[in-house]
Formats: sequence, structure tokens, C-alpha cells
Amino acid sequence: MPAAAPFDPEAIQNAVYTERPLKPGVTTKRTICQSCDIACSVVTEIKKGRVVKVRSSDNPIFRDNICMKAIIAPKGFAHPNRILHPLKRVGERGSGEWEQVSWDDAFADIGERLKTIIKEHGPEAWSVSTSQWNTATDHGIGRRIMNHIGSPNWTSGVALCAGNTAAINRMTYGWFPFGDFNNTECIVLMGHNPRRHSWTPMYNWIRQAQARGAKLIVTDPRKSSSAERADIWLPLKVGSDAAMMFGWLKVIIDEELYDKDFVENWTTGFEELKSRVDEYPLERVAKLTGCDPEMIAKAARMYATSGPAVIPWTPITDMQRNSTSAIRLQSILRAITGNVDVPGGELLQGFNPDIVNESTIEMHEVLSDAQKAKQLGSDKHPAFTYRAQERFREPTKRVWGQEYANLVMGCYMTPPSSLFNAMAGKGPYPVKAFFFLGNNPVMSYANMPLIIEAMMNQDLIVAHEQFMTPSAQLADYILPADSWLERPWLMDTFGWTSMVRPSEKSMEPPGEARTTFEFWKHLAGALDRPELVPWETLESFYDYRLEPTGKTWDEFVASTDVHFAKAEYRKYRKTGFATPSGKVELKSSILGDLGFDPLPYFREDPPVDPNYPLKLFTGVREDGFFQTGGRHIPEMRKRHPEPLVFVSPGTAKLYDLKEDEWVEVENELGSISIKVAIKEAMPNGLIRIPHGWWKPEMKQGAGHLSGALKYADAQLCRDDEDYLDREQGIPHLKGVPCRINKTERTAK
Ligand SMILES: Nc1nc2c(c(=O)[nH]1)N[C@H]1C(S)=C(S)[C@@H](COP(=O)(O)OP(=O)(O)OC[C@H]3O[C@@H](n4cnc5c(=O)[nH]c(N)nc54)[C@H](O)[C@@H]3O)O[C@H]1N2
Ligand SMILES: Nc1nc2c(c(=O)[nH]1)N[C@H]1C(S)=C(S)[C@@H](COP(=O)(O)OP(=O)(O)OC[C@H]3O[C@@H](n4cnc5c(=O)[nH]c(N)nc54)[C@H](O)[C@@H]3O)O[C@H]1N2
Ligand code: SF4
Ligand SMILES: [Mo]
Repeated sequence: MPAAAPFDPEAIQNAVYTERPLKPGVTTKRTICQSCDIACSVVTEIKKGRVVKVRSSDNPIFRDNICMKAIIAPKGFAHPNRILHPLKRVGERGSGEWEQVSWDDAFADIGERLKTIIKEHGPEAWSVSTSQWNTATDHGIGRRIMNHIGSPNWTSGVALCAGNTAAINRMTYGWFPFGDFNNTECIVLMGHNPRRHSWTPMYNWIRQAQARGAKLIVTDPRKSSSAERADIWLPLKVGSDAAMMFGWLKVIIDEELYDKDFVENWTTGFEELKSRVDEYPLERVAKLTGCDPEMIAKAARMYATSGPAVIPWTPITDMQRNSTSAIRLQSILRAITGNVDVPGGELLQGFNPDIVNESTIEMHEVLSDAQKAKQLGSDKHPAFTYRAQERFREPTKRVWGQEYANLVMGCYMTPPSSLFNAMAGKGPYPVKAFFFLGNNPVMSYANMPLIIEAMMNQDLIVAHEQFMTPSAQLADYILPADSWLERPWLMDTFGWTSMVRPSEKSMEPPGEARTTFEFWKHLAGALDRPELVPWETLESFYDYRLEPTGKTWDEFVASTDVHFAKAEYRKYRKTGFATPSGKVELKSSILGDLGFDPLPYFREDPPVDPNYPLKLFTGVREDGFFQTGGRHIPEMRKRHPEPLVFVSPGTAKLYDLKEDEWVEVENELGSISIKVAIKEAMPNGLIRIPHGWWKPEMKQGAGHLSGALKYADAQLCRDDEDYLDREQGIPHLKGVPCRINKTERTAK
């Protein structure tokens, strides 16, 4: 039996779960790993109340999906660095002086201080930053409280990872599609490089598709492991993905390889698109991307003619100066080749009608138009703010049955840089209270110096964390967070697909660690609004969410590993698409209304500054860590002891760089220390900076931040206008000018 078949709901729902024999004294729970954001179904083995092992699922559908981060999780969460009790800052901000307090005392003070800030500056002076895990585990309750209190200023790591893509995909066909990997004949990875220990299920789906003959096309400046296995690898210039797609469209339109019937009946703006595409003849695209025109044409033909094809979501195009255009071009490619909502293509699934979805819980309808209009960044970069996304209310209701669809929590956000500017006192109005949950904001956005300045300018900072991260070190209060071993979870796939799965609680949380649900319930009480979180426990909240199934949480857990809504293809024939025109908008009416180019375009890099002759990208995820986390786990640190800059042999020669030498990478924003690793797979002139390095063992507090000030990539990630996507305001992390300075320092 193949591993997870994403769109074979019946096979998945009916798969037989057979428990393996257990050692005496060991019990198991069916759990969902949350050590990264792809959520594999796994099994925990429990002895004397503690998880002693995480292993792969006994459900044949999920059996192959597990990686080293899940296996090490019990050890990582049991580490002595774990924060076990609420901490209150007693010295100066960032002084590292804390006192232990109770949850009740912490929230009594937090509530009073937040009320004072709101009274003085308005509710918009309160902002919240979260990320994948928190957004997944708070189930929209945080937004619900913010919407009632009146603050639109919520941001998240999903602003540069999937959430923004979801918001932009809506502009073309009204939902964020997901690939039918089981039936596809061609997969295109634009940079994305899933591996055995990085997004394991995606890796497995791709390998299985290839094993039954599906083609693989990879675009990547570096010869990645996916590129090695590809039928076609296009080694494009960093950040040139949008230009590459123009080349593909040029071939597909000129050679009439598109689905004429679909284009004629179901799209708007094809002629205008065609004129725009004509501005990108292959010779120009070859120049912009650095790729051979024949290979570009070959890849375009392979995509358009292999049979049903998928371009899976890729974070690489989420983080570019041309991100909006790149994401739109992906959507346009899918649409004109007839790959939307067909078997083997990419499906627009809508909400699962059997649960109360998170967009409903969030209650965006109660936030007034006046407060929505205050959302930071919506003047300059509105694409995923209320200002743009409110325009989907009517179409979304028409097609998906409700006005608000916060897909991947990415549709009603404040762009991070706009928020941090306001927090730092740079206008347009004061933001003085900052909460972050399951997020390491100092390091997880661009322009780290600005973020630190912003945090130092706050009257109140509250963190919900498991560890003393660089960000937590700057808080007023740290509330100890539970882990995925220690809580139940109802997983609804971020409202992206209609798959719903339960995860059982395996053990009690240590110390006073608590769920995100309890965090928000405490806050609602402290703000004298307990009615906003009326459920007594997380389980009773899940009972409420599952009411449409007729089952309680316990009954749901007992009955299934996974629950799907019935799959339906070409739903648009009944409802139209959830766009203002009801069609696939090749020319976006919403972007046009907002004053942007309604067609995709390509913005070239600013002129090269000879002081910064190299380009860097941040990325190439490290197997043993998830993002900025995991550096405290000895087994994982042994695998990646230090941050490594990848340079090509040619670049190393040019700058006289030696393997293992410590150097400084510098640009106009800042500099970091890093160790040289010479890699054949890298092209000349491009270097890789790993994301999220700090060392928990190093000195804490302002001025140190446990090594973050020495190593973190966010110090090199610019957010000036040349380095922001226009429509979304997200930073360009794929091709930032820099240089390497030789240094005598042997950084440790
Ligand atoms: N400069 C730069 N910025 C980036 C990126 C980049 O490459 N460079 N990558 C972007 C991408 S792809 C992403 S996905 C985002 C990720 O941004 P973040 O979500 O901020 O990612 P993490 O670094 O994993 O930080 C999550 C924090 O949550 C804590 N945590 C883990 N589990 C739980 C939990 O169950 N409850 C609570 N309360 N806390 C928990 C962890 O200890 C960790 O400190 O960053 C984006 N930002
Ligand atoms: N072990 C582990 N797994 C993870 C994570 C982790 O931290 N650790 N993080 C998870 C998260 S949140 C995410 S978002 C994903 C990210 O995972 P991926 O999407 O695989 O991203 P990266 O590994 O950063 O980079 C993938 C490739 O992009 C190439 N690349 C760089 N710049 C460009 C460009 O401009 N264009 C193109 N086409 N390619 C480019 C790089 O050479 C690299 O080979 O991984 C997830 N999986
Ligand atoms: S890929 Fe690994 S860390 Fe991510 S959910 Fe699956 S098992 Fe957990
Ligand atoms: Mo991500």
C-alpha cells in the first residue's frame, strides 16, 4: 500500500490500523508530530506516564512518514532548558533577571497593563505575532479575541511561508490548491527540496510518483538532491523564478499547448496576459534566468504535455521581490494548462463541512471597518491585509459558503516590516504591546536590528514559549508552553485541504506548561471578556468544533485517524470560481483595483554595488533542526555543530577561502560570523546562509541574545523597498548582495 494518498479519501479513511506488539508496561497513543509544520501521523510509546519513543504510524497510509526530529522529540522536550513556570521580568528589559510567578498573577498584571495601553493608544496598539505551530494550535481563538477587542495587527511567520501564497492564489481562482500527487504525471519543484528528513511525506509522495513514471522538473540555482533526481534541472539565477515562468508561458502560448476550451470559458484577461508574455521572448528569459533557452522550452513542454501536472507550493517563491508575480504565474500556469480541480492536477477543496472551521471561530466580521482600515501596511502593501482580502467576501460566500476564509492563516495579516516599524515608533501610530506565541520573532523576519529596536520600545511583551529563545529574552512575561506530546490536537490542515485528523495527548505537560488554548482563556478572563472563550477545556472546545459530525472529541479519536470531506472535481462548473468575476482571473481585478499591475511582471535586481559583489540566499533547511529551534539537543547539534556558509569551489578560490575557516558575511544591513563549507553544488557568485542560528548555551540577554547577534541570518535580510515585494511587503531572501570578509577571529 502506498503511503499517504492525499486525495484518495476513501482509501485513507478505510485503511486498517493494526497495532504492533508492545513490550510489557508500554502503552501507545496515535499522535500527530508537530516538530515541523507538515504534521505526520505517528505513534508514541508511553511508559510510567512518559513518552519513551516516537515511531511511525501503524496505519499503512502514514507508515513511511517519520524523520529524526520526531524521534528525538521526547528528549528535546525533556531537556533541562525547558521553561517550566511563568517568568516575570524584574530587571531592565533584556537584563536576564526573572522571578517565578503564577499563571493567575501573571495574567492579572498582563490584563491590567494591556487595558491601560488600549485605553491610551487604542486597541490597534496591541499586536500579536505567531507562527505555524501556534496558529495551528490556537485554532483562531487569538484572532477572535483580537477581533472583539478591536486590533487588526496580527502577523505571523506565514507572511513568508505559505500563508502569503494562499492569499495570492485566491486572486487567480479563489482558493489555495493542493496537488493530487497520487495521480499526477509531472511534478515541478521551484526550488522546494523535500528530503527524507525535511517534509518527509512530500518527499515520499514525490518519490512514489517518480517510481510509477511521473516526470520531475526542478528549478534551483544549486544542484540540490531533488535536482539530482530530476528529469530536467534548470539552474536558474537566484530570485529569477518569475522570469522563468514567463519563459514557460511564452512557449506554452506560442505552441498552443494550453487548454483552449478552459481558457475560453473559464478565464478572464487571456489576451492581455498574452501581450505581457510576449514581452518575454526566450532570449530575454535566458538572459534573466541564466538558463539555456532550449532547456527552458523543453521544461515548459514537459509540464504542459505530460498529462495532469502539479506545481506544489514552494516557500522559495514566497520570499522574493517578485513574490506576488511568481505566485500568480504559478497559478496562471496551473489554470491555462487545465490542471485546476482535475484528477492528478491541483484541487480546490474548500472547507471540510463536518467541523466548525477556524475562520468561523476567528469572527472577522466583528472587527469594524474603521479598525480594519487601520491595519498596518495596508496602505502600501495590501495584498494579504483586510484591504485586499475583504474583496473576497462575496465570492467566497458564493462558492465556499461563508464570507471569511483565512487559508493557512495568511489572508488577513499585517506585513511584518510595517508592524515592526510602528512598534519602533516610526509611525503611523504607536504599537506598545506585543505578544508572541510559538514564534521567534527576533530571528524569523527580515531586518533583525529593527525588530530588536521595536521590542525595546514596547511597554508590554508577553511570550508563550518552551525555551529561552533570543526573543523570549526580551519579554516582560514568559508563559511556559506545552509540547505536542502533552496536548490533544484537532488538525484541520490549516483550512488548506479538507483533511481533518485527531492527535491524542500522550503525557502530562511538565511543571506549569500549558496549552495555547489556556493562554488565551486566561487573557480573555484578564480582559473581563471570559465569554469570548466559553469552553471550559480544550477537549470541550473540540467537542464544539466536531458537533457537525455528531461525535464528541473522544468518539472522534476512537473512530478514525483521518476524516475527509467527499472529493469533488471541477466544482466551479456549479458555482464559478471564488473571484469577483467568478472566473479564473489571469488579469487580477483586485490587484488592478488596488492600483497595482493586474498582470504579473518581473522586477529586475537593483544595479550591482561593487562593494557587495556576491549574492546570498537564506535557506537549505538543516535535517536536525526545525527553523530556529532544536539547537539545544546534543544529538542534533552533533550533526550541525556550527552555521555553515556554502560557497562554490570557484568562489572559494577567488576569495581565498578555506574549508572550515571562520569568515564574516557582511552587507549594508549587518554582518554575521560563519564557517566556510566548499560545495560543488553551489554556483559561482552565490552563497547560502543557513536560517535561524543561535546557541542556547551562549550568554543571554540584550547585547548577546545567546549568539543570535553573532550568527542569525535575519541580520542580513533587508526590508528596504528595493528588497520588499510591492504588493505584499514581504522580504526578498533569495539574492541579497553581500561580501565575505576574511577574519582572524575563531568564533566559537
Ligand atoms: N530571516 C528569515 N526569516 C524567516 C525564514 C528565513 O529563512 N529567514 N524562514 C521563514 C519560514 S519558512 C518560516 S516557516 C518561519 C518560521 O518562523 P517561526 O515559527 O518563528 O519558527 P521557529 O523558529 O520554529 O520558532 C518557533 C518557536 O516556537 C516554539 N514552539 C515550538 N512548539 C511550540 C508549541 O507547541 N507551543 C508554543 N507556544 N511554542 C512552541 C519553539 O521553541 C520556537 O522558539 O520563519 C520565516 N522567517
Ligand atoms: N529538517 C527540516 N525540515 C524542514 C524545515 C527545517 O527547518 N528543518 N523547515 C520546513 C519549512 S517551514 C519550510 S518552509 C521548508 C523549506 O524547505 P525547502 O522548500 O526545501 O527550502 P530550502 O531547503 O530553504 O531551499 C530549497 C532549495 O531552494 C534553492 N533556492 C535558493 N534560492 C532559490 C531561488 O531563488 N529560486 C529557486 N528556484 N531555488 C532557490 C536552494 O538552493 C535549495 O536547494 O522546509 C520544511 N522542512
Ligand atoms: S517531517 Fe519529521 S518533524 Fe515534520 S511532522 Fe514529519 S516526523 Fe515530524
Ligand atoms: Mo516555512
